Amino acid sequence: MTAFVTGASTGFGAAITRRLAADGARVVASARRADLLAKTAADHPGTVHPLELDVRDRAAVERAVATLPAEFAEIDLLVNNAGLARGLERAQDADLDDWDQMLDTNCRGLLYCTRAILPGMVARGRGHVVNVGSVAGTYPYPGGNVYGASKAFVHQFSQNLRSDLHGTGVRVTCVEPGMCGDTEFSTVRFGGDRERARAVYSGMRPLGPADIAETVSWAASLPAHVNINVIELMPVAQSFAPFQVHRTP
Ligand code: NDP
Ligand code: 8X3
Repeated sequence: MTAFVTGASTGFGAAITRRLAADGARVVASARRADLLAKTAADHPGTVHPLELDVRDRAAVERAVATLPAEFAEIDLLVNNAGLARGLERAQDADLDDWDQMLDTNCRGLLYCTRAILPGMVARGRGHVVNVGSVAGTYPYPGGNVYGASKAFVHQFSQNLRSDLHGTGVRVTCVEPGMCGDTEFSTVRFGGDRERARAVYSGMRPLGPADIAETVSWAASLPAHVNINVIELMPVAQSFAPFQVHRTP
């Protein structure tokens, strides 16, 4: 089995890469930070192929997929994991550059990778696209505005892919986690403020990257006739709260 994982330099992507390699897959591990990918590749010689790639660069994505080494070229599993949140400001205060970056990465980047890799899967009559969504795509929260909307896009695109791929043998799964620690997610969201990022997970046990890797590994390991459409998972410590109500004095 050959997998292509985006956002493989840290967090979920790094854990998914290592888990799939342990499962016996060859893995193309892609992200912008080549130094981090090189470390993972060094731990898995011949099995993990590091690929420096910005998923927002459509031409680079097409070129990278078209020029993979032969032993990594026939991709069975695409894990569209690269993504980020930027900021937690209300929509009326948010930075438009942050919105652009989220849309370009979480939506357009995912589309470019999918479109580049799908034709080969369809031609071979097998394959699996696993998209990393989020609970933020289903449940609104203050400041979640464009991040949540981008993950709602990931959810709906995944469902629509299933319709388009009907009869091809290609599977599609959307994995939608809640709060997960031990990644760079909140540090990136808060512009590098590690203290603020740490506070997000203080006093509770979040999911860990290994939980996400386990989920992806499980969905990918099921028999070829089984399609897991959507998996939503949360830490036990996270749940739902009532609607907020604004009352006039
Ligand atoms: P990390 O910040 O640790 O990982 C994000 C990964 O995406 C990094 O490897 C980063 O690599 C990569 N990335 C970001 N921008 C680009 C780009 N333009 N091109 C290629 N790679 C890029 O966060 P997580 O592991 O937590 O997040 C992974 C995914 O899971 C994201 O899609 C996130 O939205 C989602 N998610 C996270 C949750 C959480 O609570 N942590 C919960 C639900 C979903 P590099 O910078 O080297 O390019
Ligand atoms: C990340 C999960 O709840 O921080 O997608 O938005 S959350």
